[in-house]
Amino acid sequence: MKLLVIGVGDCGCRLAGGFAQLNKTAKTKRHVSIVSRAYALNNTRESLANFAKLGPDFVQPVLIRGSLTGDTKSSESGAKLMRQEYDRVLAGMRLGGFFEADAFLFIAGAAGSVGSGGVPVIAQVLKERYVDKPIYALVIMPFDSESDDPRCLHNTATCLNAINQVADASILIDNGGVGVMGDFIPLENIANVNKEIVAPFYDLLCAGEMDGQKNAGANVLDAGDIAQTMKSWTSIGVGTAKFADTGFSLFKSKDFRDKGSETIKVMEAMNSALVRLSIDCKLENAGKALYLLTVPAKLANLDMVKALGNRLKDLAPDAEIRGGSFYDYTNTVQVSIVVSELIYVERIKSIYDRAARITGMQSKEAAETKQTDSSRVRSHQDSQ
Ligand SMILES: Nc1nc2c(ncn2[C@@H]2O[C@H](COP(=O)(O)OP(=O)(O)OP(=O)(O)O)[C@@H](O)[C@H]2O)c(=O)[nH]1
Ligand SMILES: [Mg+2]
Repeated sequence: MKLLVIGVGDCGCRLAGGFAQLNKTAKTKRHVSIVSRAYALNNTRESLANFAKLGPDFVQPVLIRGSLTGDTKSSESGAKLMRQEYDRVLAGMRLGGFFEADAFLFIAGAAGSVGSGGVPVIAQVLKERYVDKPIYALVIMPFDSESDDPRCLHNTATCLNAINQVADASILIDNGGVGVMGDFIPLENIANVNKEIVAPFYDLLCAGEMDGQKNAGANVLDAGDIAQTMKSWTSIGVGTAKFADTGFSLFKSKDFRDKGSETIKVMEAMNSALVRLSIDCKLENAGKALYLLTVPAKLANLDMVKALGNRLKDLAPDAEIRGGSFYDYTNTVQVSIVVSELIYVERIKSIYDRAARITGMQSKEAAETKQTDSSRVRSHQDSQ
């Protein structure tokens, strides 16, 4: 699958850079392209300066002109800015890479303003113009250290609600507490977190593009399978396990016990993918799921794929399941998992509940202030 990646705001731009880097790796190591073009949209020149240095073949920076107005830290003000500027933004993107892409991937930090408000607006415009292309959103949830901040909760809830109405699928990423030292998040930690965020996409995007090459597995997983699977709230993960480093098992014909132990390694990689899912969720709440096995060709056997499919069916009994495999890695097995069409995600419910409580408290406070003000006016008038 080839994505057209559009990152909006600081977080979105940095992660668009992460996808461009993934594409570079795919081109060098696997001779396939998985990103037709990556764009970084932001409202300050400074934030785009680094991308300009890397060249438009890597990430194309696009300046969102105009200024944030009203409550400039709110998702609403980011949305307003994008509504005013999307024509100029799209002209700045020069429509490169739109036709070769199988889908759009928009990226934003939900707790900010420019990306959080801007992504739903620009995604809606492109959805209307390119009706046949799926729209995916990669939504980065706040760090734990931000999660109690009322503005952050409000922006996140607003962003999730708006994106859910536009995107075919929203892939949720729990930023969690990773990389945070007190209130401070060192930049190198952010870079590591971002690498982890993009990593699960690598094999998934490469698989279909490698169709016809010698590494295509018996059961190719292509863009159609991904599009059929990704719907609504989505979680994604990847896990690896190492085969015993004997060299022996790579070349000797395998007996029944070897095959068994290799399949155990595959299951180990799957378990690791499941514990690393990008957002905590219950698999029994999934309407769709997908697995992709990446193994050394000499160790691949049908039992592995079957075992993965069976295990996923046990864990997600209501899900329509798709799967596939391809060959790579000298001594490692990698399993990628997508859990989609989730009917319930605890983190979303908790954000919606807390945001609603804050709004409720704010309107109560506003009503009480109004009441106090008007009784003051009345007593002032009575005393005259
Ligand atoms: N994983 C990850 N999360 C980030 C990164 N940068 C910001 N975030 C998260 O995204 C949220 C804010 O998003 P930003 O992208 O900084 O905001 P913005 O869209 O530029 O809008 P402004 O608030 O106007 O700057 C932060 O509160 C963090 O939770 C990043 O590089 N990686
Ligand atoms: Mg910003």
